[in-house]
Amino acid sequence: MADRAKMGLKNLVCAVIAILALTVAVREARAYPVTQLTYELSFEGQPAWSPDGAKIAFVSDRDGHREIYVTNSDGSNQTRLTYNQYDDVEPDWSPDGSKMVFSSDRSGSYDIYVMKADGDNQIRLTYEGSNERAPAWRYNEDKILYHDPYWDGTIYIINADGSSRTALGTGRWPSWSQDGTKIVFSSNEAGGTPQIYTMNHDGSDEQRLTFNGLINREPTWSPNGTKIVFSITKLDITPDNWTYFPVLYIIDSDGGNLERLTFDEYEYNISVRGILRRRPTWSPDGTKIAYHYKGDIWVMSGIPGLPTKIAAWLDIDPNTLNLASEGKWITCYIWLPGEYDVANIDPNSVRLENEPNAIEVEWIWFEEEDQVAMARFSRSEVQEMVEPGDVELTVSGELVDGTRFEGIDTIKVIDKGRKKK
Ligand SMILES: [Ca+2]
Ligand SMILES: [Ca+2]
Ligand SMILES: [Ca+2]
Repeated sequence: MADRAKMGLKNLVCAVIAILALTVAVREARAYPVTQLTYELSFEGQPAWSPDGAKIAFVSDRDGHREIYVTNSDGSNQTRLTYNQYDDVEPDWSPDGSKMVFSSDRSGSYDIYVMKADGDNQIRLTYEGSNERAPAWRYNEDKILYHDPYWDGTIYIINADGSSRTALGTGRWPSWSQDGTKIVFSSNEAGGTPQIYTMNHDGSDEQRLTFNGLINREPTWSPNGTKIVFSITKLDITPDNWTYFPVLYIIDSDGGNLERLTFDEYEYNISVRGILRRRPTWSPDGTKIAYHYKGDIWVMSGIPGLPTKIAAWLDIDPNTLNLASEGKWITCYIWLPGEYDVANIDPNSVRLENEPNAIEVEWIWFEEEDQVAMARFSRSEVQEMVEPGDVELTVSGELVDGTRFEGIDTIKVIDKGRKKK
C-alpha cells in the first residue's frame, strides 16, 4: 500500500515535470499577438503605415495586376488607388501624409512616381532606363531614397521633386531614420549574404549591424529611433528543392540586442509568391509592426522593448488654475493617435496624476465624430495636489483591449485671493 502510494507520487512528479517541460516548450515557441488585415487569395503585401497611424498603404494584385491600395489600419475600407496593367508597387508616405511615393514599370522600366494620397496627380520623378525600386520618403520631407536592384544594388537619393540624383553607394532597401538624417539599408558589399548597415544621409560613417550567413533585408527604423526591424531569410538549396525560412528580427540601432520576433521555422517553397515574412513597417506610435506573410498583411503587437503606451494629446482646461477658485471641475480633452477610437477608452481606468498623487476621473464622455474624449476631474481634488507654479499633469488610462495611453499637459497654478492652507 505504501509502495503503491509512493509509486503514485512518483507518477505525479513525472507528470508535473512533463507539464513543466511542455510549458517551457510552448514558451520557447511563443508568438507575439498578430492580427491579419487582408484575406484575399491574391498577393497583398509591402505595407506602409501612414504618419498619423490611421491608414496602411499596400500592394495587391487582386484585380489582375499589381496596384497600390490603402486601408484603414484595422483592415477596413480597402480602396484601390492605381489603375493600369503594369506593376505599381512599394508605396511609402510623405512625412505629412498628404502624398505617396511608389515604383511603377508603366514606362518600360521601373521608375519612381509620386501621387496625392488619394491616387490623384501621379507624377514621374525618374527617367533612367534602369529599374528604380523601393522608394523611402517618410521622415524626410525633402529627400527620397530608392535603389536600383541590378547586381549588388545601388542606393540613390533624389530631391522630392525628382531633381539632383546622387548615388550613395552599394545597397538595397534604404529607409530613413526618424529624424531624417540617417539611412538604414541592406548590402552585400562585404561579400557573402546581404547584411544590415546604417550610414549618414551623405553616405559617410557606415556602420555594419549584422554578422551572419543569412539574407538580411528590408530594414526600417522605429519612430523613436532606438530599434530597427528587418527580415532574415535562410535559404536551403537541395537539387530538388529551394526552401526559405522567413523570420523577423529587431536590433538596436547601434547593433546591440539582436532579437527574434517570429519563432516558427516552417519551410516554404520558393515558387509560392508572397510566402515569406517580409517588408516590416512600424506604426507611428512604435507599438506595432505590419509586414506581409503568406500573401497577406499582418500586424504584430506586444513586442518587448517597444513602447507599451500610446501617446495621447491632452488639453487641460482651465490653463490657469486659481487655488482660490470655487469651480466644480477640471476638464481634460484627450485625443489618441489616428488608428485608435476614443470610444474604446475604458472610463474606469482614467486617472489624473501629479506625482506621487493621482485621482480618478469623475465622469467622461466621447465625441466620436471629432474623436475627442472629455474627462472631468474634481477641481477641489486637483487643487489639493498642486502648488503654485507651472505644473505638469499626466492623464493616463486603458482602452478596452488593454492598450495603455498617456499624455502630459502643463497648467499654471496661481493662488489669488484666499491662501491655500
Ligand atoms: Ca492575400
Ligand atoms: Ca498597376
Ligand atoms: Ca527606370
